[in-house]
Amino acid sequence: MSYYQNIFTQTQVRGPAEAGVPLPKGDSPRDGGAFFSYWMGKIGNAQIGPIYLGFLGSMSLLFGFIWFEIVGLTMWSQVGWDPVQYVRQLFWLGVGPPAESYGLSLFVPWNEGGAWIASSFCLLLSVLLWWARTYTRAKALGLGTHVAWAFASAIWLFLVLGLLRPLFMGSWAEAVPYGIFPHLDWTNNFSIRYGNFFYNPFHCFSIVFLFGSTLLFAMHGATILAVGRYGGDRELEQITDRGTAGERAGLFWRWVMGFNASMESIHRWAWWFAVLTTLTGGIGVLITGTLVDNWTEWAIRHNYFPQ
Ligand code: 07D
Repeated sequence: MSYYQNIFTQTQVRGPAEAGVPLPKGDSPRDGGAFFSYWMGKIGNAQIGPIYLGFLGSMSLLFGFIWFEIVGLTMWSQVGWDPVQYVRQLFWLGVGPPAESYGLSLFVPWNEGGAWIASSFCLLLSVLLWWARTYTRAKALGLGTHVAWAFASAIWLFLVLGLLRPLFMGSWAEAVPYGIFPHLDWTNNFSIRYGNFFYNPFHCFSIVFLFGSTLLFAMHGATILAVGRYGGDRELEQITDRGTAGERAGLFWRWVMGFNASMESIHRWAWWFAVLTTLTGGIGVLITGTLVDNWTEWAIRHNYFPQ
Protein backbone atom coordinates (compact mmCIF):
# COMPACT_ATOMS: atom_id res chain seq x y z
CA MET A 1 0.00 0.00 0.00
CA SER A 2 2.01 2.92 -1.31
CA TYR A 3 0.02 5.59 0.53
CA TYR A 4 0.55 4.01 3.91
CA GLN A 5 2.76 5.99 6.26
CA ASN A 6 3.72 6.01 9.90
CA ILE A 7 6.07 8.15 11.92
CA PHE A 8 9.02 5.98 10.84
CA THR A 9 8.23 6.09 7.13
CA GLN A 10 7.52 9.73 6.37
CA THR A 11 7.50 9.52 2.61
CA GLN A 12 4.49 11.14 1.01
CA VAL A 13 3.58 9.33 -2.17
CA ARG A 14 1.25 11.38 -4.37
CA GLY A 15 -0.84 9.21 -6.64
CA PRO A 16 -4.30 9.98 -8.00
CA ALA A 17 -6.80 10.75 -5.23
CA GLU A 18 -8.40 7.65 -3.75
CA ALA A 19 -12.21 7.79 -3.98
CA GLY A 20 -12.87 4.90 -1.59
CA VAL A 21 -15.06 1.83 -1.92
CA PRO A 22 -18.26 2.01 -3.99
CA LEU A 23 -21.33 3.02 -1.99
CA PRO A 24 -24.55 0.97 -1.70
CA LYS A 25 -27.17 1.68 -4.38
CA GLY A 26 -29.26 4.76 -3.67
CA ASP A 27 -26.68 6.32 -1.34
CA SER A 28 -25.96 9.98 -2.08
CA PRO A 29 -22.63 10.72 -3.75
CA ARG A 30 -19.53 11.90 -1.93
CA ASP A 31 -19.22 15.66 -1.96
CA GLY A 32 -16.41 17.82 -3.23
CA GLY A 33 -13.11 16.87 -4.73
CA ALA A 34 -9.90 15.79 -3.08
CA PHE A 35 -6.70 17.71 -2.48
CA PHE A 36 -3.43 16.97 -0.76
CA SER A 37 -1.81 18.73 2.17
CA TYR A 38 1.84 18.09 3.00
CA TRP A 39 1.35 19.20 6.62
CA MET A 40 -1.75 17.08 7.18
CA GLY A 41 0.31 14.21 5.77
CA LYS A 42 2.75 14.77 8.65
CA ILE A 43 0.08 13.88 11.22
CA GLY A 44 -2.26 11.65 9.21
CA ASN A 45 -3.41 11.08 5.69
CA ALA A 46 -2.24 13.75 3.23
CA GLN A 47 -5.40 13.33 1.16
CA ILE A 48 -8.27 15.59 2.29
CA GLY A 49 -11.72 14.69 0.91
CA PRO A 50 -13.93 13.80 -0.74
CA ILE A 51 -16.23 14.03 2.28
CA TYR A 52 -19.60 12.34 2.62
CA LEU A 53 -22.27 14.72 3.86
CA GLY A 54 -25.58 13.07 2.89
CA PHE A 55 -28.95 13.94 4.42
CA LEU A 56 -28.12 13.10 8.05
CA GLY A 57 -24.79 14.93 7.98
CA SER A 58 -26.23 18.04 6.33
CA MET A 59 -29.18 18.21 8.73
CA SER A 60 -26.93 17.64 11.73
CA LEU A 61 -24.60 20.46 10.69
CA LEU A 62 -27.58 22.72 10.00
CA PHE A 63 -29.11 22.21 13.46
CA GLY A 64 -25.67 22.40 15.08
CA PHE A 65 -25.12 25.72 13.30
CA ILE A 66 -28.51 27.07 14.50
CA TRP A 67 -27.63 26.06 18.09
CA PHE A 68 -24.25 27.79 17.75
CA GLU A 69 -25.84 30.93 16.27
CA ILE A 70 -28.59 31.17 18.91
CA VAL A 71 -26.04 30.82 21.71
CA GLY A 72 -23.49 33.16 20.10
CA LEU A 73 -25.98 35.88 19.16
CA THR A 74 -27.78 35.72 22.53
CA MET A 75 -24.42 36.20 24.26
CA TRP A 76 -23.61 39.12 21.94
CA SER A 77 -26.97 40.75 22.75
CA GLN A 78 -26.02 40.54 26.44
CA VAL A 79 -23.20 43.07 25.87
CA GLY A 80 -25.44 45.40 23.83
CA TRP A 81 -24.01 44.12 20.50
CA ASP A 82 -20.64 45.71 21.31
CA PRO A 83 -18.03 43.65 19.35
CA VAL A 84 -15.13 44.64 21.63
CA GLN A 85 -16.96 43.71 24.83
CA TYR A 86 -18.15 40.52 23.14
CA VAL A 87 -14.58 39.38 22.53
CA ARG A 88 -13.37 40.59 25.95
CA GLN A 89 -16.17 38.91 27.89
CA LEU A 90 -16.69 35.87 25.67
CA PHE A 91 -15.44 33.32 28.22
CA TRP A 92 -17.75 34.72 30.90
CA LEU A 93 -20.93 35.08 28.85
CA GLY A 94 -23.57 32.36 29.06
CA VAL A 95 -26.99 31.18 27.95
CA GLY A 96 -28.74 29.38 30.78
CA PRO A 97 -31.97 27.45 31.26
CA PRO A 98 -35.10 29.16 32.67
CA ALA A 99 -35.50 29.78 36.41
CA GLU A 100 -36.97 27.04 38.60
CA SER A 101 -40.38 28.79 38.71
CA TYR A 102 -40.87 27.91 35.01
CA GLY A 103 -40.61 24.19 35.78
CA LEU A 104 -40.67 22.17 32.57
CA SER A 105 -42.55 24.82 30.58
CA LEU A 106 -41.51 25.05 26.94
CA PHE A 107 -42.85 28.56 26.39
CA VAL A 108 -40.54 30.89 28.23
CA PRO A 109 -39.55 34.49 27.32
CA TRP A 110 -36.49 34.46 25.05
CA ASN A 111 -34.14 36.25 27.46
CA GLU A 112 -35.31 34.30 30.50
CA GLY A 113 -34.37 30.86 29.19
CA GLY A 114 -36.32 30.66 25.93
CA ALA A 115 -33.04 30.91 24.01
CA TRP A 116 -31.67 27.99 26.03
CA ILE A 117 -34.75 25.85 25.27
CA ALA A 118 -34.79 26.64 21.54
CA SER A 119 -31.03 26.16 21.13
CA SER A 120 -31.02 22.96 23.22
CA PHE A 121 -33.70 21.48 20.97
CA CYS A 122 -31.44 22.14 17.96
CA LEU A 123 -28.36 20.72 19.73
CA LEU A 124 -30.30 17.59 20.67
CA LEU A 125 -31.38 17.06 17.07
CA SER A 126 -27.88 17.78 15.81
CA VAL A 127 -26.20 15.27 18.16
CA LEU A 128 -28.81 12.54 17.47
CA LEU A 129 -28.54 13.05 13.70
CA TRP A 130 -24.74 12.85 13.95
CA TRP A 131 -25.12 9.58 15.86
CA ALA A 132 -27.39 8.23 13.08
CA ARG A 133 -24.71 9.30 10.60
CA THR A 134 -21.97 7.35 12.42
CA TYR A 135 -24.26 4.30 12.48
CA THR A 136 -25.39 4.42 8.84
CA ARG A 137 -21.90 5.29 7.47
CA ALA A 138 -20.45 2.30 9.34
CA LYS A 139 -23.16 0.04 7.88
CA ALA A 140 -22.64 1.46 4.38
CA LEU A 141 -18.93 0.56 4.62
CA GLY A 142 -19.69 -2.92 6.00
CA LEU A 143 -18.09 -2.09 9.36
CA GLY A 144 -19.13 -3.03 12.88
CA THR A 145 -21.01 -0.28 14.73
CA HIS A 146 -18.51 0.08 17.60
CA VAL A 147 -17.95 3.80 17.05
CA ALA A 148 -21.68 4.52 17.09
CA TRP A 149 -22.16 2.65 20.40
CA ALA A 150 -19.18 4.34 22.00
CA PHE A 151 -20.59 7.70 20.88
CA ALA A 152 -23.97 6.62 22.30
CA SER A 153 -22.32 6.33 25.71
CA ALA A 154 -21.16 9.97 25.49
CA ILE A 155 -24.64 10.97 24.33
CA TRP A 156 -26.09 9.18 27.38
CA LEU A 157 -24.16 11.53 29.70
CA PHE A 158 -25.10 14.51 27.54
CA LEU A 159 -28.80 13.47 27.71
CA VAL A 160 -28.68 12.92 31.47
CA LEU A 161 -27.11 16.35 32.07
CA GLY A 162 -29.39 18.34 29.77
CA LEU A 163 -32.64 16.39 29.47
CA LEU A 164 -33.25 13.30 31.61
CA ARG A 165 -32.22 14.63 35.02
CA PRO A 166 -34.07 17.94 34.55
CA LEU A 167 -37.17 15.88 33.59
CA PHE A 168 -36.85 13.75 36.75
CA MET A 169 -36.29 16.85 38.88
CA GLY A 170 -39.24 18.63 37.26
CA SER A 171 -37.39 21.74 36.08
CA TRP A 172 -35.16 22.85 33.19
CA ALA A 173 -33.32 24.98 35.74
CA GLU A 174 -31.37 21.83 36.68
CA ALA A 175 -29.68 21.67 33.26
CA VAL A 176 -26.19 22.87 32.36
CA PRO A 177 -25.86 26.38 30.87
CA TYR A 178 -23.87 27.09 27.66
CA GLY A 179 -20.72 29.17 28.02
CA ILE A 180 -17.16 28.50 29.09
CA PHE A 181 -17.09 29.70 32.72
CA PRO A 182 -20.88 29.36 33.24
CA HIS A 183 -20.66 25.60 32.62
CA LEU A 184 -17.57 25.29 34.81
CA ASP A 185 -19.32 27.22 37.60
CA TRP A 186 -22.36 24.99 37.20
CA THR A 187 -20.16 21.92 37.65
CA ASN A 188 -18.56 23.32 40.79
CA ASN A 189 -21.92 24.47 42.25
CA PHE A 190 -23.49 21.10 41.49
CA SER A 191 -20.74 19.36 43.44
CA ILE A 192 -21.10 21.72 46.42
CA ARG A 193 -24.91 21.59 46.39
CA TYR A 194 -24.89 17.79 46.60
CA GLY A 195 -22.22 17.49 49.28
CA ASN A 196 -18.99 17.05 47.25
CA PHE A 197 -18.96 14.96 44.09
CA PHE A 198 -15.75 13.20 45.16
CA TYR A 199 -17.95 11.08 47.46
CA ASN A 200 -20.24 10.04 44.61
CA PRO A 201 -18.93 6.53 43.80
CA PHE A 202 -20.04 6.80 40.17
CA HIS A 203 -17.97 9.98 39.83
CA CYS A 204 -15.10 7.85 41.18
CA PHE A 205 -15.77 5.14 38.59
CA SER A 206 -15.98 7.75 35.85
CA ILE A 207 -12.61 9.23 36.88
CA VAL A 208 -11.05 5.77 37.08
CA PHE A 209 -12.11 5.04 33.52
CA LEU A 210 -11.16 8.52 32.30
CA PHE A 211 -7.66 8.31 33.76
CA GLY A 212 -7.49 4.63 32.82
CA SER A 213 -8.34 5.52 29.22
CA THR A 214 -5.46 7.99 29.01
CA LEU A 215 -3.08 5.45 30.55
CA LEU A 216 -4.18 2.68 28.17
CA PHE A 217 -3.99 5.02 25.21
CA ALA A 218 -0.48 6.12 26.19
CA MET A 219 0.65 2.52 26.72
CA HIS A 220 -0.84 1.30 23.45
CA GLY A 221 0.29 4.29 21.39
CA ALA A 222 3.81 4.09 22.79
CA THR A 223 3.99 0.32 22.32
CA ILE A 224 2.93 0.40 18.68
CA LEU A 225 5.29 3.26 17.88
CA ALA A 226 8.07 1.37 19.66
CA VAL A 227 7.56 -1.70 17.48
CA GLY A 228 6.91 0.36 14.33
CA ARG A 229 10.46 -0.46 13.14
CA TYR A 230 9.40 -4.13 13.00
CA GLY A 231 6.14 -3.33 11.20
CA GLY A 232 4.00 -3.30 14.37
CA ASP A 233 1.70 -0.69 12.89
CA ARG A 234 0.37 -3.35 10.49
CA GLU A 235 -1.80 -4.49 13.35
CA LEU A 236 -4.00 -7.04 11.57
CA GLU A 237 -1.18 -9.21 10.20
CA GLN A 238 0.50 -8.94 13.58
CA ILE A 239 -2.45 -10.66 15.27
CA THR A 240 -2.19 -13.77 13.13
CA ASP A 241 1.52 -14.07 12.28
CA ARG A 242 4.17 -15.39 14.64
CA GLY A 243 7.58 -13.93 15.44
CA THR A 244 6.26 -10.46 14.78
CA ALA A 245 6.54 -6.99 16.26
CA GLY A 246 3.20 -7.73 17.92
CA GLU A 247 4.71 -10.67 19.70
CA ARG A 248 7.64 -8.52 20.91
CA ALA A 249 5.18 -5.87 22.10
CA GLY A 250 3.19 -8.44 24.06
CA LEU A 251 6.36 -9.94 25.47
CA PHE A 252 7.54 -6.48 26.56
CA TRP A 253 4.46 -5.99 28.74
CA ARG A 254 4.56 -9.57 30.02
CA TRP A 255 8.13 -8.93 31.15
CA VAL A 256 7.38 -5.48 32.56
CA MET A 257 4.12 -6.14 34.41
CA GLY A 258 3.46 -9.87 34.15
CA PHE A 259 0.43 -9.61 31.85
CA ASN A 260 -0.11 -8.59 28.28
CA ALA A 261 -3.21 -7.81 26.29
CA SER A 262 -3.38 -9.23 22.80
CA MET A 263 -3.18 -7.13 19.65
CA GLU A 264 -6.97 -7.45 19.39
CA SER A 265 -7.99 -7.26 23.06
CA ILE A 266 -6.08 -4.02 23.72
CA HIS A 267 -8.63 -2.28 21.53
CA ARG A 268 -11.50 -3.82 23.50
CA TRP A 269 -9.84 -2.66 26.72
CA ALA A 270 -9.60 0.87 25.30
CA TRP A 271 -13.18 0.81 23.97
CA TRP A 272 -14.62 -0.31 27.32
CA PHE A 273 -12.62 2.15 29.39
CA ALA A 274 -13.75 5.04 27.21
CA VAL A 275 -17.37 3.87 27.10
CA LEU A 276 -17.51 3.28 30.86
CA THR A 277 -16.29 6.83 31.60
CA THR A 278 -19.52 8.39 30.40
CA LEU A 279 -21.76 5.38 31.17
CA THR A 280 -20.89 5.45 34.89
CA GLY A 281 -20.81 9.26 34.81
CA GLY A 282 -24.39 9.40 33.54
CA ILE A 283 -25.54 7.06 36.32
CA GLY A 284 -23.77 9.23 38.91
CA VAL A 285 -25.43 12.42 37.68
CA LEU A 286 -28.88 10.85 37.29
CA ILE A 287 -29.01 9.61 40.88
CA THR A 288 -27.82 12.96 42.28
CA GLY A 289 -30.76 14.92 43.70
CA THR A 290 -33.16 12.15 42.66
CA LEU A 291 -31.93 9.32 44.93
CA VAL A 292 -29.11 10.94 46.90
CA ASP A 293 -29.21 14.51 48.26
CA ASN A 294 -25.82 14.73 49.90
CA TRP A 295 -22.83 12.57 48.90
CA THR A 296 -20.78 13.24 52.04
CA GLU A 297 -23.67 12.14 54.28
CA TRP A 298 -24.17 9.14 52.01
CA ALA A 299 -20.47 8.26 52.31
CA ILE A 300 -20.55 8.56 56.12
CA ARG A 301 -23.68 6.37 56.29
CA HIS A 302 -21.95 3.68 54.24
CA ASN A 303 -18.63 3.85 56.13
CA TYR A 304 -16.97 5.15 53.01
CA PHE A 305 -15.92 8.40 54.70
CA PRO A 306 -15.03 8.66 58.43
CA GLN A 307 -17.47 10.36 60.84
C1 07D B 1 -19.84 16.10 29.17
C2 07D B 1 -20.97 14.51 27.64
C3 07D B 1 -20.92 14.04 26.22
C4 07D B 1 -20.85 15.15 25.23
C5 07D B 1 -21.43 15.12 24.00
C6 07D B 1 -21.15 16.27 23.09
C7 07D B 1 -21.71 19.52 22.09
C8 07D B 1 -21.36 20.38 20.93
C9 07D B 1 -19.87 22.17 20.28
C10 07D B 1 -17.82 21.73 18.99
C11 07D B 1 -17.22 14.63 28.92
C12 07D B 1 -22.28 17.24 22.96
C13 07D B 1 -21.95 18.23 21.89
C14 07D B 1 -21.84 20.18 23.42
C15 07D B 1 -19.96 20.81 20.95
C16 07D B 1 -18.95 22.58 19.43
C17 07D B 1 -19.03 23.92 18.89
C18 07D B 1 -18.50 14.25 28.25
C19 07D B 1 -19.69 14.91 28.31
C20 07D B 1 -22.26 14.00 23.48
N1 07D B 1 -13.76 15.51 38.19
N2 07D B 1 -17.70 16.29 37.77
C21 07D B 1 -16.93 14.23 35.56
C22 07D B 1 -12.99 14.77 37.34
C23 07D B 1 -14.70 17.38 40.42
C24 07D B 1 -18.54 17.18 38.45
C25 07D B 1 -16.55 13.36 34.47
C26 07D B 1 -11.63 14.85 37.78
C27 07D B 1 -15.11 18.19 41.58
C28 07D B 1 -19.85 17.14 37.85
C29 07D B 1 -15.17 12.99 34.79
C30 07D B 1 -11.60 15.64 38.93
C31 07D B 1 -16.35 18.79 41.15
C32 07D B 1 -19.72 16.20 36.83
C33 07D B 1 -14.75 13.91 35.83
C34 07D B 1 -12.97 16.06 39.17
C35 07D B 1 -16.80 17.93 40.06
C36 07D B 1 -18.41 15.73 36.81
C37 07D B 1 -16.92 13.74 33.08
C38 07D B 1 -10.46 16.03 39.76
C39 07D B 1 -16.46 20.24 41.00
C40 07D B 1 -20.44 15.56 35.76
C41 07D B 1 -16.67 12.61 32.08
C42 07D B 1 -9.13 15.35 39.64
C43 07D B 1 -15.59 20.75 39.93
C44 07D B 1 -19.50 14.54 35.10
C45 07D B 1 -20.41 11.71 37.35
C46 07D B 1 -16.69 13.02 30.63
C47 07D B 1 -19.96 13.16 35.48
C48 07D B 1 -18.17 14.80 35.79
C49 07D B 1 -13.44 14.03 36.25
C50 07D B 1 -13.42 16.85 40.21
C51 07D B 1 -18.10 17.98 39.53
C52 07D B 1 -14.74 11.61 34.97
C53 07D B 1 -10.52 14.13 37.09
C54 07D B 1 -15.09 17.50 42.86
C55 07D B 1 -21.01 17.91 38.29
N3 07D B 1 -15.84 14.59 36.34
N4 07D B 1 -15.76 17.17 39.62
O1 07D B 1 -16.30 12.27 29.78
O2 07D B 1 -20.22 12.31 34.69
O3 07D B 1 -17.18 14.26 30.29
O4 07D B 1 -20.05 12.96 36.84
O5 07D B 1 -10.53 16.88 40.59
O6 07D B 1 -21.59 15.76 35.43
MG1 07D B 1 -15.76 15.79 38.05
